[in-house]
Amino acid sequence: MSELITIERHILEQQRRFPSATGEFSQLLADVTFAAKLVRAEVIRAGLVDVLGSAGIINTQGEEQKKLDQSANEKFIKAIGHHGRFAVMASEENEDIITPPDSSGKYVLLFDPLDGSSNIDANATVGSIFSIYRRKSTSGAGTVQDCLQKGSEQVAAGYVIFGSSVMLVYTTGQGVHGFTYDPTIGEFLLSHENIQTPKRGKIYSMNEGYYRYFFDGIKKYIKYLQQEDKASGRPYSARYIGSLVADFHRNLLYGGVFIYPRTKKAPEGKLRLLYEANPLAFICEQAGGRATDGYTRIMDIVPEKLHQRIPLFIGSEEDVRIAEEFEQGLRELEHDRELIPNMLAEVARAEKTLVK
Ligand code: AHM
Ligand code: MG
Repeated sequence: MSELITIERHILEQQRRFPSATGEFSQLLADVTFAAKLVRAEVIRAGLVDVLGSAGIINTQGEEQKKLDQSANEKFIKAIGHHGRFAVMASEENEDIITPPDSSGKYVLLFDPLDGSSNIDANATVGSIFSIYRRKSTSGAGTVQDCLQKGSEQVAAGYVIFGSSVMLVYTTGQGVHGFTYDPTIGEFLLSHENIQTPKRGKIYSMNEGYYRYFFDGIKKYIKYLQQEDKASGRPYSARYIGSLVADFHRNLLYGGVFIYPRTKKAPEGKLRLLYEANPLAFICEQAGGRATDGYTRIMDIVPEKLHQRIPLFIGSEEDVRIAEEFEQGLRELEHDRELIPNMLAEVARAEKTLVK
């Protein structure tokens, strides 16, 4: 029987490798784990208690806030904000930064408390995403500038996925590790050590309903993925839940590409750089994958504002590279292999008709 390792022990053991570690960092990851447990308790009772449906509020992104968005947000703030470990926090659900009562801490927390919440009323998978930085300011409460750091400065990132089981996946820059929640003992136990994503997959995830709003490069890329070519494993399968954590997690394990591109309707894309793209990019790179906006590495982008949106190309390295080539107009659609035999048959039929 393999050894049972709780997430707390795993974090402690990873931190022990750094002689200068004070234990504070381990403690703040433990706080995030605690928040995840609180959100889980709420999510699994959805439908039994009055937490489903709209809160009747449009959030700072102009999107409808669900009751569960609100309560997950409150859980994060309550569980984490009172321990003096964070100088400042920012949530996808709050317009401005959140200054904890004791803001003397050294760290910054950015989070999306409940991603994919448009799926929640239908019992589909949702998740929470978090990202941790060191503060830049040297005294007083943390500032917006502390939150506007490049993704490459993250010291930890992770997500919790509320699916058929609950999993927490995190990285501190030493690989990606996944823990499955055991409700009988109330602990996250190591189940996926050192996750590596395949270099190439067979899945593409994007909202093809917006096809008419896509630019030509992405339209051609979709056609490329749908062509038949045994050597490159095409056609690919389309899988899109519309819940980023769930789509990302599946592709991380199976291989593939998730794209939320810029569109004619949303020229900046939809997803948020600070709460969604950066943490998942950190995890993806640590698992051997790639994350860009179609041109630039996500983690090299300097954020300008808290709720900045960004196009996102993320997943298996080779798949993301090919998608980028289409996006940048560097690659054209190969001649459609299925079309040629069809056209030849058409010509033969026409010739026969003429001869008659
Ligand atoms: P949310 O944070 O408000 O839930 O929005 C983000 C979600 C992602 O989980 C998902 O990838 C995307 O929005 C789906 O958007 P769309 O419905 O436009 O395809
Ligand atoms: Mg989100």
